[in-house]
Amino acid sequence: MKLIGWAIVLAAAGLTPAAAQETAPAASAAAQQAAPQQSAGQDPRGEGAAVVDHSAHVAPPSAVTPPTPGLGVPVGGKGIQEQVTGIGRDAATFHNVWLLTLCALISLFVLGLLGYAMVRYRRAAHPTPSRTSHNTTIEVIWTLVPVLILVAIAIPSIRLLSAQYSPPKADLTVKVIGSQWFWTYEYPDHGVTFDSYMLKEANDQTRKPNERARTDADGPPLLATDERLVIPAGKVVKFIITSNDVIHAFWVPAFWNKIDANPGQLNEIWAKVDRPGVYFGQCTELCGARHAYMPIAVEAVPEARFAAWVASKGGSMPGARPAATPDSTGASPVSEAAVPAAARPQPNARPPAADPSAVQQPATNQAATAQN
Ligand SMILES: [Cu+2]
Repeated sequence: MKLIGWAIVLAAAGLTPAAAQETAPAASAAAQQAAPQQSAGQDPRGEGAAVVDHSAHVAPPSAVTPPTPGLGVPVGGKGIQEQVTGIGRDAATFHNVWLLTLCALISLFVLGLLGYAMVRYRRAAHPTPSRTSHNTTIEVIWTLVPVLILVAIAIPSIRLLSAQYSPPKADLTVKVIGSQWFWTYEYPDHGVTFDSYMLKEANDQTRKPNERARTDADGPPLLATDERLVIPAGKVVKFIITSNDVIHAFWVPAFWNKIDANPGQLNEIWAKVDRPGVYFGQCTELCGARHAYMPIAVEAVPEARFAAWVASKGGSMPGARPAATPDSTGASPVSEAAVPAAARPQPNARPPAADPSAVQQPATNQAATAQN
């Protein structure tokens, strides 16, 4: 009998790895099937990092603005990142000053009550326990006080939520499209579209020889990207968020904003970034094998630099004459030095407002259309 038992144990031990090996390819095949196929006309680079062709991004930009230490980057897991939007500052104050103080006071009060009860009603001092089971006054107090505390939390909380979802008139619209595993940024009013990929480390085995490696000026490892989402500082930027395949989430901690990028749905957030700087974020929805490798790098720049950047991408500022017109270069607010003539052709340029989905004003956080 013992021998039969051992035989079963050995057989199970021998079979398990084989069984696991058999199921692994099946599982990955299923996962591949589950991942939506890239439709014709979409960027084939979305198929995965292993086949990504970064050759278009090999040349390092002439001048990469390095991030400010301690701003827009993770701060070692302690506290909330310094906020650079009004909503972010209000929310951080609400958390740091109001909620944390309230939590500390409640904890101290409960701890004090426990200590009092343990000392005052210890067996040695109080041999005969009280038989009191109801006290109307105390019951009213311990019901009412928590309700009042919750109301005191709810009022500023709802006010904050309402401000987040009541965007002021936007100065600029950016459409953000998540894909496995990169972000696409479209500026429909400027005729600019590009993809943004994570920069790999110089010693990364999977980095192609002609692929630009991350430098410290680009940002921290796993957060630096080959192309940054550039926005003008001090302007209201509306982000319209959607996805090409699975659910992603757009999150830049220094702006406080976080929202899901759902396929077939347009979500909206907004930010008015006060300080020029570089701010890093990540996809925050488990979206597949390389979920951790689709960072977001936002650079807020003064308006004049934003106009120069738009021109360098082959786009034009709304209201300006199309950049393709020869005499428009003279009328452009961008100086000749800032925009080399070679940068003016517009491979990605489209007429402003070519994408109706991006210029609509969909109700906040609602599915507007299923264009994607
Ligand atoms: Cu993602």
